[in-house]
Amino acid sequence: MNTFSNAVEPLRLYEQLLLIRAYENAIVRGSTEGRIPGTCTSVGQEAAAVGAINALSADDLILTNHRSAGHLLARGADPGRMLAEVMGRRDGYCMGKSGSLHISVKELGVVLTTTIVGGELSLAPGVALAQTMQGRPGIVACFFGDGAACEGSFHESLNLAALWNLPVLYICENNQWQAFVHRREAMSRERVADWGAGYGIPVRTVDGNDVFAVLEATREAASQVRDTRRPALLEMTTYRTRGHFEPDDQGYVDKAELAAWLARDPIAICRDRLIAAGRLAPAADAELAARVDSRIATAVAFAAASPFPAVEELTLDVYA
Ligand SMILES: Cc1ncc(C[n+]2csc(CCOP(=O)(O)OP(=O)(O)O)c2C)c(N)n1
Ligand SMILES: [Mg+2]
Repeated sequence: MNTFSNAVEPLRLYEQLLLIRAYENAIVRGSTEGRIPGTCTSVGQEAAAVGAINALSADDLILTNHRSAGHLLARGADPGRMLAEVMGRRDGYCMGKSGSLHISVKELGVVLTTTIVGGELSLAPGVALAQTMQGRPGIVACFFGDGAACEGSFHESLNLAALWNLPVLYICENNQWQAFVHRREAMSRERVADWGAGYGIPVRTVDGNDVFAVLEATREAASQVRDTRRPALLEMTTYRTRGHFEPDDQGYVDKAELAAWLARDPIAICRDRLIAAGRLAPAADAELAARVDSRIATAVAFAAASPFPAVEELTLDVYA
């Protein structure tokens, strides 16, 4: 458990963590300065995204939610095209029509980002049914939050996937918050995983701030879904260290709780482990950070230079 023996290069995981943080920070800066629309960031949750996505196969399909930047970047999406999308530009992945909350990248298998809380849960069984009926080997990875797990669609989705033997890997990022409501005030159980057993679905829980543990746990869960063609549930415990969206003064957040989670920053945890294992020297760390910063600076410039779609393009790919 938690070794570096996996095929995915540990430094590559670390670089992805840095890339996601730098991307989100660019959005925070840009929205503070009025250059980029504010949105929901995944700061603090990077290890959950990177560990889980890297455990999936190229033929797996991904459905995700409003906090999807980490999932997209870890899957290989281009930060310039993502930022262009957030800024409503023509070079965005959806030609500027999705904003930050609905980016899909079909060529990477990310078939849905939705901000309808639980929307990904209601669609996942259908996508998995299509995979099955078409005889495709891929499984469906469905990312959702603890808030979505408190909605009816979570329970309907699990029930149907269990009943119809659908290859869905349910991946909950339990970040302790449901917009401005703490999980404690909205959930009858301590863990989302507790609900999986009720549907006869195998469950796992993992420290979502430890990228290596997440990678391992997701691999095990994904293999189980792949082998059995039945659903499984993985809950990653993590924390949303910024607000629900930008800007948000987090006045409603317990300072001690936030401080405790900031002390468990997923990037610092990964960095410390790599240093302790002799895999990361300070000079190499600085080099990686500089490379990531330069990539994000290029992405911001690319997005800002991209034109807005022409009026006649606005109704392309829009169904009524
Ligand atoms: C159906 C629906 N209800 C309410 C909202 C408003 N809303 C947006 S995000 C959010 C919280 C979702 O919490 P969670 O699923 O835990 O995801 P997180 O934001 O923590 O990543 C809410 C209530 C919405 N977008 N859709
Ligand atoms: Mg949440």
